[in-house]
Amino acid sequence: MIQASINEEQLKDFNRSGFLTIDKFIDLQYIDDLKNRIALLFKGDFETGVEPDEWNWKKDRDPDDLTRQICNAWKSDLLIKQLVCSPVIGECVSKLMGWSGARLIQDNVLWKPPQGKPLNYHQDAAYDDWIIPQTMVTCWMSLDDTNIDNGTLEFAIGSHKWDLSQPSENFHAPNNYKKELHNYVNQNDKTLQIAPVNIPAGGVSFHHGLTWHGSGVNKSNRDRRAVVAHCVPNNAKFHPTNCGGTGPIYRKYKLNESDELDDNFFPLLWKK
Ligand SMILES: O=C(O)CCC(=O)C(=O)O
Repeated sequence: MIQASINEEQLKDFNRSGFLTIDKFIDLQYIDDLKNRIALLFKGDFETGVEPDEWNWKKDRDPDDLTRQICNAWKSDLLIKQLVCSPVIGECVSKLMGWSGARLIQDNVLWKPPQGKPLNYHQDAAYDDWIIPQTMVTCWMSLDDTNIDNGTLEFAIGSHKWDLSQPSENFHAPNNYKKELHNYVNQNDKTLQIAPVNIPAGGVSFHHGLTWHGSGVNKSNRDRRAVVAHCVPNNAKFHPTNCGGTGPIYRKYKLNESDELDDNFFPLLWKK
């Protein structure tokens, strides 16, 4: 389903910029089927009978222009599971982060319809203070040709070298999706350079857990869909007490008397 490996030049690029984009990642024969699965998921049609952990948009309940997000769709749909649990993703992200292996901490399915609203600039690692080490890397796979017109993902170049900030309270549909980024830049005397992701359907971008990123309005008449795998080191553990960010949702998968991230809830993707 995915063919890829990271070469030394790409690793340097990632270390320099805090992200890396590759035009060809998912085999194109799967793209239409993945789009169909996304439509079914948002209708509440779950192949496995298991509801995803988070589901922010339902037809006739929520505004049409909200960017739709489901978290942990892998539990509900087997094709999404095949994609986000791919060992190729695990191997790529481990190489980028210098880890001995990787596990999936959470997936996202994102669907930004025409006129779909922005997602606030943030750092992914800010949401996982409930694990040790508090780090992350994200593999963002686009199912549509994507560019600034249809509200593509954007990165603040080199921001993986900045400190960790608090998670944004206002993730979905903020009035100004760059406000918190600009506040951070001004207060910390940083230089801001933004890079939009321009990739074809089937392409990928990887970003470091500290890299500031967000996305603007979809001004086109085309849908913009992505499937995302957020990964942590294979040997990451539950923090004994912290419960910020997404902790209230995911700490419930902590087993009694153990701080291990159990494979049944946080699948191991790849290990050296
Ligand atoms: O696709 C987007 O607009 C945002 C995605 C995102 O925040 C992420 O993948 O970490």
